[in-house]
Amino acid sequence: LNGASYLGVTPPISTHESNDREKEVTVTLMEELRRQNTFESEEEAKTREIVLGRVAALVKKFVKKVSMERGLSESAANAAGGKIFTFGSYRLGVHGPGSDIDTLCAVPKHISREDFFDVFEPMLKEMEGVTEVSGVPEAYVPIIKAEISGIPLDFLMARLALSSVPDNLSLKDDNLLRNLDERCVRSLNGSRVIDEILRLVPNVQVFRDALRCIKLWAQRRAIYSNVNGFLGGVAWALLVARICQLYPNAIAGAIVSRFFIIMYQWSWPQPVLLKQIEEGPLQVRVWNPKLYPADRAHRMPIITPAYPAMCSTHNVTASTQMIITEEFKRGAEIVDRVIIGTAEWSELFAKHDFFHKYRYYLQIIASTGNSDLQTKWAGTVESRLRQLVMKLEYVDSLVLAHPFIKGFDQVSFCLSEEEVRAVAQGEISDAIASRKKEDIDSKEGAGPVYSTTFYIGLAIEPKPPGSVGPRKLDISYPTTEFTKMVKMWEKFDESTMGIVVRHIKNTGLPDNVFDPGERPAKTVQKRV
Ligand code: 3AT
Ligand code: MN
Ligand code: MN
Repeated sequence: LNGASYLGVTPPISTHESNDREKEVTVTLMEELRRQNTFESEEEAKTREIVLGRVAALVKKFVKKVSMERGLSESAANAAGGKIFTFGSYRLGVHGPGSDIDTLCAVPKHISREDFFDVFEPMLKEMEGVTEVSGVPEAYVPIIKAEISGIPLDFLMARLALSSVPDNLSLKDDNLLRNLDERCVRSLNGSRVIDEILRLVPNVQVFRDALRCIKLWAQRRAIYSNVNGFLGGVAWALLVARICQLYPNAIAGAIVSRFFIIMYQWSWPQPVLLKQIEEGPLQVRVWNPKLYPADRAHRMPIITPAYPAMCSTHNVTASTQMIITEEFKRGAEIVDRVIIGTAEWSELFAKHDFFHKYRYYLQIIASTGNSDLQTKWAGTVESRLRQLVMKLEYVDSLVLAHPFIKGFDQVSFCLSEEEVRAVAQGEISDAIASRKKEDIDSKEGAGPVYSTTFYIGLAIEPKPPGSVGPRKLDISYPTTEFTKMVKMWEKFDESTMGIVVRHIKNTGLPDNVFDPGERPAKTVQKRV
């Protein structure tokens, strides 16, 4: 508590207990969340605990091994310790079946980042039940991805400025960040933020249940994605945590209902904070809109509670803010009806209608001839999409540019250069689409093309009354600027990577964006 008798930057709105109706809808909400398969099985939960136990032991073994190699005595090497901290959805207690376990390995100062990739990664590969291990040491946050007994794990590492890392170590103290490599500070951040969130909510179980509901809703409505300008897992968790602070004695159903109405009415860009922003011991930037113009530009600032405070919603644009706000409104209306008994919770979780909503769409197609390269190239294009959205927002008569939260991957087996070019342009004929790998094996000039197609829905102002002919929409400037910009990527190679932006009518959307049976009958393609 903050010296006063409440958690948060203002007193609660209401300290009332929930009423009978709110209790009833909480029961039906939890039933619906179970029906929607958001919980893992007990067996999977047990497997996770066993895996984590083995991983914790492996980290200690790793620290001991390197310590002995550095000349420490066996007892000193044992005392050097090593500890794992989980973060992400597993630590929050809102993970689903198949979620990964995000795991931070904290090691003492005589263990280096190189040791993590040169010694720990091979030890992981040797571990029983391991099916996949791949390290990305050069990433902004260096990471090892693994799968153990069917459970995916993401490993980060932090080298602390301590000679030993005991089992009772907590990451709360900001002074722990002193004299650390920036990559270690970034790696520690995820765990420190989650620890703070859990400390700052009045009732952790209520918070978890409400967050599980909001996560499912945001995923189904296609607004769960940090890169594309919506909100990611941390931002959603912070919003729900703030509502929990405002209603400390309410149960999950009541929190969800307050969540939508309060977020719909929030006076952005007033930030959402779980506690006052604090200064700390490092020479790093703390979020401060008075000082930094970049921070002033944040439209929906949702600030992380651990030092150094950061904005978790840096990517939100005018368009994505409008879309999120509309979804808050829709959520508020449905939950009102759930409470008076004229709607079911399942309505809240209905699938988005992105591919039915607009008359015109942009397709952004990234392509290469190699699957590893494709992952990187498509990722690069995706991370720049919001720049295209922001440029489109300036186009006259465009009301908004709605980015879809994921790309659609395809492999096309091409027989000729001509087919390769067609695929890169988004023209995948039925003949190419139905061809299999065997069909091009050992054929001269043949090869696969990997393509990832992203979509932006375009909402265009209605024509002024009395005007004739189609409305002119000139998007050539934003699209050329965008392709120029993504081609400035340092690893871009004109001869192996393609990037195309084109606009299509809704009737030209390919089948792979729809679920089976979802495509409206009147827009079925007549092409052969
Ligand atoms: P899931 O249940 O795993 O889907 P989650 O919230 O745990 O939900 P992630 O595992 O993707 O989601 O991310 C957990 C945290 O890890 C969030 C962010 O602080 C960090 N993180 C996510 N992706 C990356 C990345 N590519 N590099 C570094 N850190 C990342
Ligand atoms: Mn995760
Ligand atoms: Mn992860």
